[in-house]
Amino acid sequence: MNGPSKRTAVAHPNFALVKYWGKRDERLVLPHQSSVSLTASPLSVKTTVELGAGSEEVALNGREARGPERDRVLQLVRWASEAAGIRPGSIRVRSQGDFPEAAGLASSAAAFAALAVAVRSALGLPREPREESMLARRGSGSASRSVEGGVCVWERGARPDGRDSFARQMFPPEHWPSLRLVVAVLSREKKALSSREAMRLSVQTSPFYAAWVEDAEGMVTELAEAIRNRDLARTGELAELSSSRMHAVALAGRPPTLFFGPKTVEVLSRAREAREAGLPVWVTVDAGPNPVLLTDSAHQEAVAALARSAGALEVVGCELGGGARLVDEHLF
Ligand code: 2P0
Repeated sequence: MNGPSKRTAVAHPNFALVKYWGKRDERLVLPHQSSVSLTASPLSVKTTVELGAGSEEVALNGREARGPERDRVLQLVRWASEAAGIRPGSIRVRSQGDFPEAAGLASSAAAFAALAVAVRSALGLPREPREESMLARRGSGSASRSVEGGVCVWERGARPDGRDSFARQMFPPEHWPSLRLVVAVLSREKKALSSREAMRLSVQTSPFYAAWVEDAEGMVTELAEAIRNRDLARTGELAELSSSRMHAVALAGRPPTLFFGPKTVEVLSRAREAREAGLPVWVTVDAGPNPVLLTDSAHQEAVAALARSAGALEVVGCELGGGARLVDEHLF
């Protein structure tokens, strides 16, 4: 590199309505099935990368990253540099989110999407969402869906080299301005089992895994139609179904993986009761105990109150957000 090059990007996390669960290629992070997600604003992660820095550093949310976590970050920067034919020199990365990490709130998705956008820019490459999505994917699968914003679909692709496995925008954020995601933080503890390990267990040991793949792929088209029509009931029903089926697959593994805590179950049952009483609310849960409740702007307060009454420590109301973007304010 000719002197240091520093860039910063900001990205929102995303929450999948048709979940991604399981890889057909672990090294390239290629999924067995396609998935669909909503980009959640205002939650965001900012990542600054400097190439050719005086010293090496990987700091995530104020602490120095170690082991596999550090390697994943450095490896992504090296892949991007190699593809661009540039020696990156010493690599410095800092990433800072405004929400709890590793609690099933998709912090790695936003962080790796921001990193992919920042590092390509630091290498002098133009913005190319498809390339950024594929690069982000190698850091963390779900990160592929945080590059473009709005409603995104990550196509599983078929090529062994992964060049057809990237996320693209299905609908911009303006498509459905009244849609709300109410994130209920039930626990801020780091989860015991990473998504990566849990997925591997499901693929290798869950007898329901093959059925999951086939079913999820079919659900993508159905969900796209529901979102196109801004049909909240249909969208919510499909989201809850995909989430339930993902957790059923994980629970059927050996050993079983259970992400729900008692308060997660409380939220699920209260949401069902409220829905039967006329409140439009559906629940999706990622690889952790914290649920995300789907509703519309008119019912956001009632849904937030429901989450609090079930024991939420914090409730964050989100709407559809835009894609990852470069900013001028660096973290160092
Ligand atoms: C998703 N999750 O579609 C699913 C649903 C969690 C449950 O993608 O191994 O951090 O880095 O590709 O993307 C979380 O897993 O996993 C995830 P890796 P990632 O959002």
